[in-house]
Amino acid sequence: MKEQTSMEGQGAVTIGEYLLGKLQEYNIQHIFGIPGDYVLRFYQLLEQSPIQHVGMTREDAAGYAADAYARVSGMSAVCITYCVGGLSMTNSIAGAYAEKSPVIVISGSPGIKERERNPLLHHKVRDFLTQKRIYEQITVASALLDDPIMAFDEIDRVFDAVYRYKRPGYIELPRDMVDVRGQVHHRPTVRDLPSPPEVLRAAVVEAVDFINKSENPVILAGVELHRFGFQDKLLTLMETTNIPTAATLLGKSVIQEKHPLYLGIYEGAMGREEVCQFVENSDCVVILGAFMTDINLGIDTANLDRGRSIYATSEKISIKYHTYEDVIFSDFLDSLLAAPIRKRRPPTLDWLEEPHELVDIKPDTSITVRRLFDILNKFIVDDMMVIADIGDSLFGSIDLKMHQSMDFVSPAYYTSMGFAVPASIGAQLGRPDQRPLVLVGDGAFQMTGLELSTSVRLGLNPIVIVLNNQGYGTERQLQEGMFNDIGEWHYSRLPAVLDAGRGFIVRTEGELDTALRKALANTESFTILDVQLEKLDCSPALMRLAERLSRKL
Ligand SMILES: Cc1ncc(C[n+]2csc(CCOP(=O)(O)OP(=O)(O)O)c2C)c(N)n1
Ligand SMILES: [Mg+2]
Repeated sequence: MKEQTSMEGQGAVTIGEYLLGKLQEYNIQHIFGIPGDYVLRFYQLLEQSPIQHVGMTREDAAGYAADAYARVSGMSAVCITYCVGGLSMTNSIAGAYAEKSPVIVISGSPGIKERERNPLLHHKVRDFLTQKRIYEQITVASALLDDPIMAFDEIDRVFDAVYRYKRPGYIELPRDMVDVRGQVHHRPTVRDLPSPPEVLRAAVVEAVDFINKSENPVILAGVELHRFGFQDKLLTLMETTNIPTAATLLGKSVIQEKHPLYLGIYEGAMGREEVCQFVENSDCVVILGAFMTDINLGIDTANLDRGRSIYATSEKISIKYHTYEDVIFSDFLDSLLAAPIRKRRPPTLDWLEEPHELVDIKPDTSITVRRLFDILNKFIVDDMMVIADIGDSLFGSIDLKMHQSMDFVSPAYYTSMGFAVPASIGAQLGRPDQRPLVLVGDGAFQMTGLELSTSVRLGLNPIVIVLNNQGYGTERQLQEGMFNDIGEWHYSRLPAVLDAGRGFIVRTEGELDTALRKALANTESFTILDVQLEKLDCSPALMRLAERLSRKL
């Protein structure tokens, strides 16, 4: 967050101006969304401000873009019109809530004066509060700015909560309130209360004793370390103790994956067997900032025993069966770093050396999912980030090795299809130094892939790999049926429709290699690869899961 540029004492600030100032205070430089008459006055102000509006083709896509922008740059905002826009965005904001992504939702709405006697104004669903009530379920704080005396306070409250809890917040701005002057207030910004010292001390003493007495501790790093910007703390903890570290799928890229202490993704049966065994055989698993979700943990195949774990997140600190109340995550991490945790000899992890680097392209061999990811592993360069949609795009990515300070962005817990292409727009605007490599299933692409139109307008240059397996491949592994079939698209011909970009059909390893090289060279616009796979081919991770699950059946 930027230094607080106090707007107090100015007296003449309107609610709309205050809101715009607040966005800038939090360093939000782009705002995603589609206008409508209930939000036009605010859009006018927006256009006069230094914040850049990013128009998208759909509101749900704008929500995905904002979610990704928040993940890579700290916080984001969307601005939409009442109900037709706001309700269309609910799925993406629900995903941001579930996966802790701090997005400010600003919605225009009918003016307060217009609401008298409950007229049937356009876009109204049931009553004027319908949209607000829905958003209350999927945001950490919400406000209707219907009172100039409270408006500034309410805006502050929502921003504070979003910043603190890393979840979306909702601000509804009735159109006749935009130019109303707000009441200056003097409430200090809410800050975290410090951890109670004696509880913190007790937690750290127990944790350190547990770690020091353990034979083979392991750290399991989760997404919160990324959301709260604690990657450096993790790295210091690893390097001062030599404790090997695995990451969850949602936390993928939280540390540089080429680090010698990095084990890989722990995901129960879905991850590599060696990682799974290493973590599950440990007598002290230090779980930091991980959500214990099903997909994260390989759908019920993970086997983590509370009696052998330290579990520390922004919501809870527990050690074995003890829970320590009110201890702040960052205080706990800082105290661990300052504590006398013994430094071990660096572990020998020979099995980590995978033959990934040695990829000989067999030019005429048909492309498979396994080979696609092997070849991509070699192709990924330092200034790329990977944006993976769900399905095999996500499962296959488990084995991708992310370089230093690279981002991996995926809805790995909420798993809503159609995330990746729009998210790549937000991600690249948030991190202009990185080029998105988008991995997306054909089914998911058909939902939101035309958002590439916005990438073209903005001059962005994602490399989009469509895993074309003729339908809902993941679903086919669970239950085959005609409902898994989709229409056939000529994905590589989209450049003709959008009048930009380059498209390639990929059937063999040789064609993949050539197309990837051309994609790298095409920095002007998007490149799309239609990677034509066998209908039932799937990634090693999905195969591992199916195999391990079938042993249980
Ligand atoms: C918005 C949404 N609708 C439906 C689903 C249920 N679903 C999960 S995986 C899947 C198929 C995905 O197909 P595709 O994008 O082609 O990826 P593939 O599984 O073939 O790799 C579906 C329909 C979902 N996760 N999200
Ligand atoms: Mg598919």
